[in-house]
Amino acid sequence: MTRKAPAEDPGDARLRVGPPKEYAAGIPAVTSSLRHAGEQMGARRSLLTLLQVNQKGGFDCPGCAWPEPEHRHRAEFCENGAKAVAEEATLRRVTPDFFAEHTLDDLLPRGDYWLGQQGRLTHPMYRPAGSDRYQPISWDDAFAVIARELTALAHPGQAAFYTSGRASNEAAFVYQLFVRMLGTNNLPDCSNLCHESSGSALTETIGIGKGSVRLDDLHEADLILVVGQNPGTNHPRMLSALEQAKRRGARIIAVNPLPEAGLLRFKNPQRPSGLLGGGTRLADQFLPIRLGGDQALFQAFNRMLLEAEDEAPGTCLDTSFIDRYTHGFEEFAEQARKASWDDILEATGLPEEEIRAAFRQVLAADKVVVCWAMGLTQHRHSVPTIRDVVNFLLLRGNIGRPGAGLCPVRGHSNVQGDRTMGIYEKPDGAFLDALGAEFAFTPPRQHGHDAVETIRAMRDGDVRVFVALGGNFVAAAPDTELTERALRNCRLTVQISTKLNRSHVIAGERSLILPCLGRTEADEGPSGPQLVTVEDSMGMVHLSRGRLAPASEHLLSEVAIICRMARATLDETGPQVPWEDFEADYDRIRDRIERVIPGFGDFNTRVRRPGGFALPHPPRDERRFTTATGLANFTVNPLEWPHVPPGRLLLQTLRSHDQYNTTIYGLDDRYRGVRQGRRVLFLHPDDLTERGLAEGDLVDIVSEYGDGVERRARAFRAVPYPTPRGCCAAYFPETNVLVPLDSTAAVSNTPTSKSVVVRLEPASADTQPRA
Ligand SMILES: Nc1nc2c(c(=O)[nH]1)N[C@H]1C(S)=C(S)[C@@H](COP(=O)(O)OP(=O)(O)OC[C@H]3O[C@@H](n4cnc5c(=O)[nH]c(N)nc54)[C@H](O)[C@@H]3O)O[C@H]1N2
Ligand SMILES: Nc1nc2c(c(=O)[nH]1)N[C@H]1C(S)=C(S)[C@@H](COP(=O)(O)OP(=O)(O)OC[C@H]3O[C@@H](n4cnc5c(=O)[nH]c(N)nc54)[C@H](O)[C@@H]3O)O[C@H]1N2
Ligand SMILES: [Mo]
Repeated sequence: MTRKAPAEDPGDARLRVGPPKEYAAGIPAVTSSLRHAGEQMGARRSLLTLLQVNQKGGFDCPGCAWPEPEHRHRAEFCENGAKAVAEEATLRRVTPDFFAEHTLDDLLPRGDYWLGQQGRLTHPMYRPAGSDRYQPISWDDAFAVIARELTALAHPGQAAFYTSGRASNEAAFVYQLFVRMLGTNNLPDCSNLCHESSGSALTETIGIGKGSVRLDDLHEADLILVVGQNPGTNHPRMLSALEQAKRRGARIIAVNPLPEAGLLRFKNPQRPSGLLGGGTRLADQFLPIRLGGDQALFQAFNRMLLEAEDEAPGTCLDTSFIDRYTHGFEEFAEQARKASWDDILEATGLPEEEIRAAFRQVLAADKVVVCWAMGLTQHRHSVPTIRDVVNFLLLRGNIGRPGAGLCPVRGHSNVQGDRTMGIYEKPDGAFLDALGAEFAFTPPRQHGHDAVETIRAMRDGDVRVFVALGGNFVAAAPDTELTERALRNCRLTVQISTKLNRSHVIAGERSLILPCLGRTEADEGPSGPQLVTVEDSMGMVHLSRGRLAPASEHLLSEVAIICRMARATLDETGPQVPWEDFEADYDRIRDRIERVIPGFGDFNTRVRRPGGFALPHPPRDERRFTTATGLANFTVNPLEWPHVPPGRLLLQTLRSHDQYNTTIYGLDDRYRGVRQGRRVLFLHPDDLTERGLAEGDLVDIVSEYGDGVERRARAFRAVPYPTPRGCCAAYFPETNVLVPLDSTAAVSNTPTSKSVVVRLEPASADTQPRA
């Protein structure tokens, strides 16, 4: 089960590696944004477009889910936001001529970078069974194909409907409505691969699967822990918030196996002094933890908090908060006191003095925020790890008061909103009741497939039709070889997309590409310009309005595509939904959202106010915890950490500075010192020499899961890098081939993309990349 290094990954022969950077942003960030934008859009369009990003009345940046501050800069975007916009607003086009020239076999060996660089999709395209190429199809015929395949299924559970987190609230709401009227909860989404562990842990412990802080809380915190997150690349605007907190005297502790530039120092491109001066030092302390060691670190903090309280009762814990608002303290405390220092030191790989020094900062801080992302969520024991983070904050009453709280930093710009809209394979009963009452039907109760279960079901022939609202499922999902077979096993795959990607190439027996408007583009409906809404990482809902002319006159909006798909498919004699009205005027969709989903009262009015509105968050707003106990739950979590057999390494798969998930913007990873190549493996210099390897040697990375399947990623250049012994890192999607489908986090079922046991082998001669 192997795959050759794609010949299209052009630069690897030109790969250059220098020392990693010690600061993020600054002038190189400004020049890089302008260069990318200029290449894709030309100078004039770049300027006009970029000035609308995240402005009131403009469009929401399609980059990340970081919130907009109350007082916006003229340029409220970042280098990577600019790249995300340029990628969508590009002037390059993938027309029917392109598909006439390129058969699937021709497209198959092309890399993600090449595919994405071809430009925007312009026409609906269909590849019938037995054909090796896409041909143009009318929209009506495309919907007829979908309706035919969906209605021919033995039961609705044989279809699955994926969502990537860029879809607007309005698109997500009509999509899940259509899917549930069809009769299934098979609504896997990118969250299943992303922050599901956060949602699982938070729902159990505080009653809501969302973070409990607002932007101002970050500004007001005394101590911010940034754990398992690389904000300099993935949430660059977060650096401004960290900078502001620092200027008010906050301390920052970064916990990460890699010394990410954005955690160390920030030169704010929005302030002239920031561009030219030495920048702001961000992390006061950097803890280079081993992969998967975070639960041990928080257990150490928890044990020391309890001990500090024992030594001087009434001085450390917030006992009145614990008494009044929490459940399970006694059992938790009994277990937490027993945390073993030997285990803690082994799991974290950190010296005890370092942990104790960090703890002194914890003790000195009244208000603490913990921020995290994929470094915490993509491990086997992610859910218990995040539960221990919750325990940590509960001990000192750090939830539900200003300047403190839980901050899972979301990925896709509307991934949180999509979940609020009901994109979830395990919906709760109250939501289904409200949906059924509003639209006079009986929604299915049986839970549907998440992303991993969908892959298994397609592999096994239990899911026959796969529809994707955005994203690039085949490249984003684990176990590439298996996922490819699974998709090819479908009768029909449908991709609603803006840009060409691998999921159009690795497709079912027959496949459709339905090209849609992007967020930057004007959506002109019969009743005037249509606006959509999104929810950011902190539960703020606001409008997004694109203004650019659409990439092609044949595009439809996501809402229009879904409404027409529903009309073509659903039984005319069943309950009536005004799909045409929804498509014509998104206010009508928002009216329904308001009636089904709590917190959206007066939606159409409130969302038109500048800055939008905040959704209710009971723990944050009133220290109300809607859990099974009615209180915030302390939990007892046996300590876990990855055990790596001798001679093996633990691999994390992560993002470079030049990509957006599976979209590759370029071949540099500026902050980590990499130029012109992506097939690099970062590892400790001693792990390199111990294997008789030298810097720049080519190695194959072989995953060891013990299920008899060989998973091999070929021809990576070894790069000595400051990361703990035994740990290594390489970029996804190239390394997804190594992540076993069955290796997932307990409870959340998220693939363990940050914890893959691997061995290295010298690259076989036939796979040396060509110059
Ligand atoms: N430009 C850009 N922006 C993006 C994205 C993008 O691809 N490009 N993707 C978006 C999406 S969908 C998401 S989910 C977010 C992702 O945002 P991140 O989570 O920042 O993304 P990753 O690159 O996966 O980085 C994981 C970080 O966690 C660290 N880490 C890995 N394992 C561990 C561990 O066990 N413990 C600790 N303490 N640290 C660990 C890694 O060294 C790395 O710094 O970004 C969003 N924003
Ligand atoms: N090994 C490994 N795998 C991972 C991760 C990891 O850290 N390691 N991270 C995981 C995470 S956190 C996530 S969120 C997933 C991401 O998984 P996905 O969300 O499925 O992937 P993306 O690469 O973000 O999707 C890019 C595609 O979306 C389409 N697109 C872009 N904008 C729009 C739009 O406005 N509308 C529509 N309809 N389509 C659009 C374009 O065609 C583009 O090619 O990947 C996961 N996979
Ligand atoms: Mo994500």
